Amino acid sequence: MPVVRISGHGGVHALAVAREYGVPTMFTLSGGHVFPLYDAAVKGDGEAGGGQPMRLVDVRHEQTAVFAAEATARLTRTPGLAVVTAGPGVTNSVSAVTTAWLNGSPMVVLGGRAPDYRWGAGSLQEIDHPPLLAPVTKRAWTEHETANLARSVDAAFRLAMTPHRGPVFLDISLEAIYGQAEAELPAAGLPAAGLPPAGPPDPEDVSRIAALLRAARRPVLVLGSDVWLGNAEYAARQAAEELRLPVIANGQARGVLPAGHDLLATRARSLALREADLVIVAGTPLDFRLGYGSFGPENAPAQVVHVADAPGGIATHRPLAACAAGDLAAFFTDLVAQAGAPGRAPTGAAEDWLPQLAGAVRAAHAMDAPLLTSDAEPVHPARIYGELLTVLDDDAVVIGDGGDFVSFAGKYIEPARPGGWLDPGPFGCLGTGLGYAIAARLARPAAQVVLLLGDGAAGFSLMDADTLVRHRLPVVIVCGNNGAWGLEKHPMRALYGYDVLADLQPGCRYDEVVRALGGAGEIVTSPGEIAPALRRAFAANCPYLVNVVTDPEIAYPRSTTGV
Ligand SMILES: Cc1ncc(C[n+]2csc(CCOP(=O)(O)OP(=O)(O)O)c2C)c(N)n1
Ligand SMILES: [Mg+2]
Repeated sequence: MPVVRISGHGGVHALAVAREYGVPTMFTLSGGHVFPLYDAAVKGDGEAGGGQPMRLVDVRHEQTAVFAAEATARLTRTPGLAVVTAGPGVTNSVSAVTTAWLNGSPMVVLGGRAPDYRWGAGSLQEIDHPPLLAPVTKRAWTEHETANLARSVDAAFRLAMTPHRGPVFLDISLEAIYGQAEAELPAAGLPAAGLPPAGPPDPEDVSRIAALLRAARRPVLVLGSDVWLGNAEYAARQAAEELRLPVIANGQARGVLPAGHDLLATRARSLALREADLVIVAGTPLDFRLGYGSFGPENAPAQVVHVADAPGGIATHRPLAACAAGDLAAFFTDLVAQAGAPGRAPTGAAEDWLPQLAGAVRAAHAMDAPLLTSDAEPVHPARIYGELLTVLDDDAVVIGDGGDFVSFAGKYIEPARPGGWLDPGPFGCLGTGLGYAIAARLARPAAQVVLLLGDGAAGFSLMDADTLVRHRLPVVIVCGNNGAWGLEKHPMRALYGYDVLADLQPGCRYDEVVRALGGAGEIVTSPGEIAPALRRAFAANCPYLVNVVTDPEIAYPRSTTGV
């Protein structure tokens, strides 16, 4: 491989490497500490192999930049890049970096940093960032030398992409980023199409799981986001189909089996996890979303198998019947090889198990129907989903940012394909919405992008509708406007018999906010107006907020608190 020399300021060095990793876009908010990165993005890095200019998307709050980089990673499975200026630029990004950390999203955050030569004298925004970021990143450190920067940025991307994936933070001192140097591009093995996958899991671990599966009467397979991030969606589907396993899909694995698939048991989730005797969880932690990994009847708890893309991801807080760590696609392929038998369903599953779950799925859908078509006024939030379901394309990207309104979405929207559903994940951070929407429009230029936004959630990022407008990124935003922090209001009432601090302005014109910023929108107060408003929103080809005033008394029927 020819050696490529990089010559120029630190920005040229950093971006030469980012390009090698296939980074399509830099998300940022301006600050003098990081100008050289912009300069390199605008000019390309001619001397280092003729790099092309990189797309720059400038936002209105650093957390939006980091959320956008995270969503880019989750949608494209190439690493995201956010650049934030020193001090408040970095501190403003912490919640979004933490979201990426808990989601295992591969991304690099490059920060500016006050100059080394004055360190301790109190220059503008002088603060040591890595200790703030270390607990929520795979690694956080500082580069002080221009000549080392390419190597450090290479290490950052490589680490971010190595399973278990996650965010990496690197700040660059003012001298290092503005300084000039020559260096070699660390070319060894830089693959535009991603790093080679993790090694396969130990075949003996898979063999133990296959044995458990053969003996199980009521097995369930739970799939999580790493199945998608690890390119294991086809292998997972094949395993479910070959082994006739009912599947519950979470996060970005929703859609691995499309809505209506006979093995998709997500809507029968409580029954499936309550009655199971074996639960195999792959690609997601055994956290509060999965009852911390306790399944099955109380008097006969299910055996639990945890499969993760790296050994550190295997749960330690509960006993496991077996576990396996490694490339998830290899795991599913090996599981079929070891548990399957040509021409017949290989498990010892009870004959009535799948029909029982399919019956529960049918019953759940039948229960939905009256709410999805509800004519109630004020609007029942479910009616919004009844209308959306009729217009969503198979490749739509659906983003949820909010409380109860998004829980309803999780229940009613069953994606047709994996990778297109973006919820905030286990950190549960409000404010992901606009950043995720910006990234989704760029990652999937021809697909519908729908942001489901609580009116409370809107307050965290709606100003970035301005970013959608400036960068000409059409997105349909549906605001479920119940005039309340609904997910707090109803639980507080249940606890104390009253609620406080849970009300927002009733009927607030969030649509006018988007109009004022140069987009479009309208308010909807009756159920019959929802469908025509959605049609206008999808046809508008600009950022469009449909502000649906919903009934504040409707609470999502919640069975867990997350605690
Ligand atoms: C950054 C952040 N602050 C506070 C919370 C706590 N919280 C969770 S849901 C919720 C209410 C969300 O209200 P809204 O977006 O209007 O959705 P609704 O529940 O009303 O449908 C709040 C305040 C949080 N998850 N994240
Ligand atoms: Mg609300």
